Formats: sequence, C-alpha cells, structure tokens
Amino acid sequence: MPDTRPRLEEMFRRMLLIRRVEEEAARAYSLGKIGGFLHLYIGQEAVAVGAVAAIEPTDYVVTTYRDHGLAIAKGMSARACMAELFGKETGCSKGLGGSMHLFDAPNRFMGGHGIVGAHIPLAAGIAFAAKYRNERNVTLCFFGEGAVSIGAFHEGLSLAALWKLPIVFVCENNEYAMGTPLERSLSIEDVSAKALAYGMPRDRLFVTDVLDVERTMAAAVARARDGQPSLVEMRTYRFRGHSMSDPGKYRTAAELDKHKAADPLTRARRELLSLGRKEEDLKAIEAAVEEEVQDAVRFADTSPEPGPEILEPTTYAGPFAS
Ligand SMILES: Cc1ncc(C[n+]2csc(CCOP(=O)(O)OP(=O)(O)O)c2C)c(N)n1
Repeated sequence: MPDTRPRLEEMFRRMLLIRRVEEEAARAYSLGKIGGFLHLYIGQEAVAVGAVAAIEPTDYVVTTYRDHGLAIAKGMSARACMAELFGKETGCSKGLGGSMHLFDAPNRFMGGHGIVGAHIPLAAGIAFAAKYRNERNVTLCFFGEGAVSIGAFHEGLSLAALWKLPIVFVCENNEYAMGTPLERSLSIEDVSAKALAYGMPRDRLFVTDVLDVERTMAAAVARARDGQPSLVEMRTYRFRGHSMSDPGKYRTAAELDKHKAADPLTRARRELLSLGRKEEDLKAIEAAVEEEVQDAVRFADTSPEPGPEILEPTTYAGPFAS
C-alpha cells in the first residue's frame, strides 16, 4: 500500500489555506475593505483540492463566481487572490475583476464567471482547442446544480460528447441555488443522470474525504485524456450563505450542524493523527498557513489601487502609441 500521508498532509494544508483565506475575506468584507459580491467556498474545499490533485499543472480549470478555492488550488497565491478581492493593482486581475472574476492564465485557471451556466460552453471551447492542437491537456469545468437547468449546460455537454472533447464536467451540488433547495429546482435528485442523455460516463460522490475526490476525479480525467468526457457530481455543502448578503434563513441550524460535523477538513486532520502524524506537526502546518494568510491580508491592504494608466492596455491589444 502506498503511503498516503504526505499526500493527505499537503491536501490538508491546501484545504486549510482556502478555508482561512475565505474566513479572512469575510472579515475584510465586513470591514468594508472588499466591495461588490463575495461568494465563499467554505465547506466545499475538498472538491477543489481533490480535483486539482488529479490533474497536471498544464490542465485547465474553469469555474463560477464561487472561485477563490479553485483558483488557490490551481496555484494562485493567497496574495494575488486577496489583493484582487481588495480591488488592488497587485491582484490576479489587476483589481479590475474582483471576487467573481479571478483569472490566472499562467496557472491555467480560466476564471471566475458570473453568469450561471455561461462558462460551460466556454470550457468546451477550451477543451476543443486543446484537442485541435493535439495537446494532451484536460479541462475541468465546475458549476453548481443551479446551472444544470440552463440551456448552455446542455449545449456544452452535447458538443463535448459529440466531438469527444477532453473535458470533465463537475457539478458541485451544494444542495442550494441561492435560497432554493435542490428538490425545488430539479425534477431528479441524481444530477449525474443528466449524462445519460449525451451517452457520457457519469460518477457521483457524497464528499466527505478529499482522497475519495481525487480517486473519483482521476478516473474521469484518465477517460478525458483519451477523448471521453464525463459528468461527475460532487455532493457537497456550503457552510456560509450564498454570498455575504445572505443570512441563510432557508435552512435549519440542525441541518448546518449535521454537515459541519462531517467537514472534510476536520476529517483530514483526524485522519492524519490516526495515521501517526503528531499534534505538533499539524500545529506547525496551521501556523505556517496562518502566517501566509496574514501576509496576504497585509499585502492586499498596503497595495495600491489601479490607476487610469492601466485602462488602455487592459482594454485594447497592443502595440500602443507612447
Ligand atoms: C443566468 C443567470 N441567472 C441568474 C443569476 C443569479 N444567480 C447567481 S448565483 C445563482 C444560483 C446558482 O446556484 P448554483 O448553480 O447551485 O451554484 P452555487 O451558488 O450554489 O455554487 C443565481 C440564480 C446569474 N448569475 N446568472
């Protein structure tokens, strides 16, 4: 049996980094340092970290406005993420995109998209380009269960199946689309069944263990690399409201507590202890993550805002007259 401890330890670190970035973002938002919308990923970290562990750095990720976790999992620094949330020039999108429009081309993180479902055909296009150029890259496309009733979802899956595109569609089913529970927006509870209409392989996981996410995704990624797209449903749960303006009154405290008790982040910590990692080793990881997050907040806070000089180069392709 391979030793899973180093892998799980790194996944724990990444999940914790995302969790702490999100918690600090919530704090900064309430202090008025972040404007606009802020959709937190707290509770869903295992999906991003497990899925990205199953791909190569040259593979692509595309997602929704709930994008901080996947951006960081794909390699964006906490600094670049936090500075973008603060609207600063040092952010990944020079402070012009904000929370919903994180973008990191060098790490092949292709957004951050605000219109529900609209990025699904874009992701199919990225996968088409990779196939057309004979690259072996796979695209992972993430969306919520609220997107699967949108026409663009069906257009994207239909063409991906027809053209055998190297893509995995990942539905992060967190049980609510804003305040609308699953059973009031979908006629079937098993989202993965939508793949049947396109003759596409499907898989479904109730996410409790980040290593299970990696295994499930690894199988789908291997298929995608051979030109067989899949639909994978990750049943997960968000611990916060839809966005910062949502107090989440449509669900009970008991429901929330039940899901928090099954938090994949605390499970990974427990698992590491049971595999023989020492409490002080985990505390050292936690301290290092804390330093990284506090550094990101300081960096974001002290960075300058973008000035008018970036308008032209960010609006038009060069060359520019001096
Ligand atoms: C086409 C479109 N319709 C409505 C909205 C407003 N809206 C933003 S998020 C959201 C809910 C989406 O829920 P889901 O797809 O389950 O993703 P989650 O937010 O749970 O991650 C809606 C209706 C939008 N952004 N785009």
